[in-house]
Amino acid sequence: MSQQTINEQFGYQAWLAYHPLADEAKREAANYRWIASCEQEETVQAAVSELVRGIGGLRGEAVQVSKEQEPITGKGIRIGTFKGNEEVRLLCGDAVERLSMEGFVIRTVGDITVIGANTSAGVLYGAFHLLRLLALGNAPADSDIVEKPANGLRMINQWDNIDGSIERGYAGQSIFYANNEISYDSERIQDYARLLASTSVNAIAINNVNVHRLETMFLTEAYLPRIAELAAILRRYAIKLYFSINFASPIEVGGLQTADPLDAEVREWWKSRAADIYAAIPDFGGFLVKADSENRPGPFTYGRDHADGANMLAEALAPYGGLVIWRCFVYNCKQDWRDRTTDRARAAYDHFMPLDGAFHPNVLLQIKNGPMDFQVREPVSPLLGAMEHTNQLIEFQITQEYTGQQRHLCYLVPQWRTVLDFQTLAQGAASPVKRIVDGSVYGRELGGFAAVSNIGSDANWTGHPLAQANLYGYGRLAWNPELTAEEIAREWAAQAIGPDEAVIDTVCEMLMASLDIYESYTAPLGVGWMVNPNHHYGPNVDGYEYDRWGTYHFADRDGIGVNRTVQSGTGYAGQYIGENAAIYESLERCPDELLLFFHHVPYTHRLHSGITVVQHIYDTHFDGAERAEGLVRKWQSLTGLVNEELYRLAQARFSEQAAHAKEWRDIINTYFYRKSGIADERGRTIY
Ligand code: GCV
Repeated sequence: MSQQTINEQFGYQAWLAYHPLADEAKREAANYRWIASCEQEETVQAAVSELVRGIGGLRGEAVQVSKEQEPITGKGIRIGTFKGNEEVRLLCGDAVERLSMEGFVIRTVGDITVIGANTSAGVLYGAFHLLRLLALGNAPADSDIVEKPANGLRMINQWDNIDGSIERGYAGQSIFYANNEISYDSERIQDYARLLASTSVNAIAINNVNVHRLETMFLTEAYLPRIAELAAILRRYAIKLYFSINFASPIEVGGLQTADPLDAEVREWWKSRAADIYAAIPDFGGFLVKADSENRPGPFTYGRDHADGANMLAEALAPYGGLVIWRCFVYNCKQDWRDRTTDRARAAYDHFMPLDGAFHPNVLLQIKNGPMDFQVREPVSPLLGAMEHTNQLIEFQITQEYTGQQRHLCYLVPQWRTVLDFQTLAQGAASPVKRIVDGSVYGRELGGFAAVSNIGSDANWTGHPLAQANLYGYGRLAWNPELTAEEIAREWAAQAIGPDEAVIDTVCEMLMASLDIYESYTAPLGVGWMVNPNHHYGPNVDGYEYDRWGTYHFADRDGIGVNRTVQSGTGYAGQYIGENAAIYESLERCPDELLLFFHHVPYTHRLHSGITVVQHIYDTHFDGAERAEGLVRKWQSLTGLVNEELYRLAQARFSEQAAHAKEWRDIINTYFYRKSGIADERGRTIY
């Protein structure tokens, strides 16, 4: 399919569709006739093009772009940076003083709306913000809007491979690579950059953290010119390019005998690579590194630790302002099942906590939101907040590896909000995760969000058309973690699907219910996993590839769950601070939804809800499958009210989800019925 044909498909424009405003008052608010900008800088110009495109779409009439000197009448927009556009600076008044580097001011006085910022990135964010307000019918009143991002780094990780596949990708092939080449359609990359920038994303790592043979060569002349071209497309949208590196590159590419981070020759080698990269890409963001994790090489081979490894790279990048983003997803995947003391949940904390303060200032540790691996329910990683002297990035997974693989509806923003609002107690009650990662609790300059993208070559980007809401929501939360999941869902639905309030209500209701529905029919009470090996789709209680002998749930005839208490279990609960540790340690106080993550209990154990564990499993699985069926009916109620293509695509997914939820229900319920020998007290059929 040509790019042109793809662009015309519904969903390609996603939340930048700019459906014409039907409501008279809303259209009037968007009735700008001109846009004036005097700066040629490319990101300012990108902002102008976005306004032209967006306002043109919303009001159904073209908008004029004007040079500053020309006389202008009627309603219009002045846009620019404070340095480059004196008039904008004056119009923004004292709001100028209050602005951070990426923040912006939108001020409307009479017929003129001004968008001003310190940087062209801020200008771009301001333009997208105004467009969002107009599309939602919340036009700016006569007061200032002053916004700035909560987080400095707002990053996307592509798990794309150079052969065109995407690890854990569920929406087609890579848009960056094909046939072992960097191969892309510039327009498609630009449109991806537009989507990302419109939500606030300012960084992207363009290849899988599992770096294969050819991607190791990204560090060389063979690939750098092509990567520099990609960086140029992204730069226009204020997005910095990073790539993932292989820690063994000095051996694999450099022909050295070792990759020992303390070896002088190795250190020099990385420095010369950095010099080459920055010669090609002067604003290169830095390296993303998965080391000593799931069989990837790392400093352990040489008896060195993670700080040695990260700091060596940091030293090479520091002269250019580059960053090292070092992942904490490190655990022993070959754990011996007879060893009941090793606990994967403990691993990140055990590895990294002792290194607090040992990392260079341009290193950030990227920490998955939970201690395991992006399950539908996990506690928050205790490493978040534990390290006082280390920059931290939280890592989310937008791609739905364990959450339905974009065949099931699973709106993840409510989960992320729960994580971000979790009180770490690092410095008392004012230390939620969102304040740890934005750097404010420990006064750190670097911090933010990273997340694994959910897009691919599918025309609508995400396969399931409603999965777009996750990508959108991620960027919006990275900018402002105070936005509610519901606000974000409404924003997305109104912009992507259209302004019909009844449709928006229904779509939001479905999005908001979806996480709970998915959780109900999959692995119960925080225990996680229970999926088929390797591809991780579909129910299989003992199936997960590292769960031989059921050591991820310990279900036997008497009970289920993992004892992670300090008193008699793996001790994981003790990695939390103060009262959090006490709550998780206690069988009585542990919240129901995490009970099996922290405790091994008999099936007859009564939850706070009053029912037994096994009855809870039966009830939630029957209920979840029924509610999945309900999603099909809800969607059907939108027949004729939404775009046909959207309707058709989503309908097929909802039907699959409903059928699949029944499979989950039956496999899980049967397994526990057989294990426990306890019948469903409500008399339903369990096969
Ligand atoms: C990129 C999980 C996934 C892997 C992924 C890994 C990681 O184990 O299943 O596909 O590898 O996480 O985050 O590094």
